[in-house]
Amino acid sequence: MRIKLINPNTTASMTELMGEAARAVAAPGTDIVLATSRSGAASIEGHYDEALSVLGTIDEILEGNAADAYVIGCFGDPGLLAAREITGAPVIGIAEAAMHAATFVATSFSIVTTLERTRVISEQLVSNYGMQNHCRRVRATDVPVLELEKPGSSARAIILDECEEALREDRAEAIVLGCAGMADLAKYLEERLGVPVIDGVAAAVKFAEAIVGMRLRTSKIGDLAYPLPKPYLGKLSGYAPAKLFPAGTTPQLLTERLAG
Ligand code: 2AL
Repeated sequence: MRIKLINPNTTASMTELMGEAARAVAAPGTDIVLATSRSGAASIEGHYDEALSVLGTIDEILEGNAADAYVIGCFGDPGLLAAREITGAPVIGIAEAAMHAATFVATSFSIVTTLERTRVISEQLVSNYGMQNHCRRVRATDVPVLELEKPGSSARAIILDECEEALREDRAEAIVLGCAGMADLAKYLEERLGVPVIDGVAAAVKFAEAIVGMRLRTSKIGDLAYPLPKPYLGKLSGYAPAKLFPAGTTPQLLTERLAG
């Protein structure tokens, strides 16, 4: 099967880092196709960055070269439900995947994320995904996303300290990493902390394999139905559903078209 892993930020080196984590867990028959968004911010650290990242993700899904499943590789899961509207193939967000995986191996977890200003984004996801009974706390480290990949950065040590505090103060029994750029830290942290450390990229790839393996597709009867045809104006006129999904396009036809 083919899983397209989309990095909604425009930093290709981060996509490669995510790709390594994805390929390390992918089953032998799974082909991981990497895509770096071609429009938007170099890192996603707030609501504005998130909102502007969504079109890049949509472009990657509509591009043709259809995949059996898509993974949105940013911890805010930006545009997740919009992405699910435009394809029948499963779309998995790394935050939802990581939180769900955590509940299978621990009754409680804390999220360790990047900038303080992204804390509310994670807290809202905890609530949206009904994880309030599992998530003890969202902990921000104030490490900027791109700092994670700088050689010699103190990011790793800061994140380890924060995880240790989460175990001690929150009584969390697992750690969820709150950024795709932390994908290479899971093993390092797990060895030092002695508790499960969940990287959402790996979790999303494995859930994508499971959902595709069960032959599940996104429901198209209501909330996640294809967008309705209507005019879209200005810069976004090219995204009008009538252009992307011409009259007479049925979910079946669209799926076939996207499947190439
Ligand atoms: C992220 C992430 O996963 N990728 C990115 O650019 N920003 N999330 C975060 N909490 O900073």
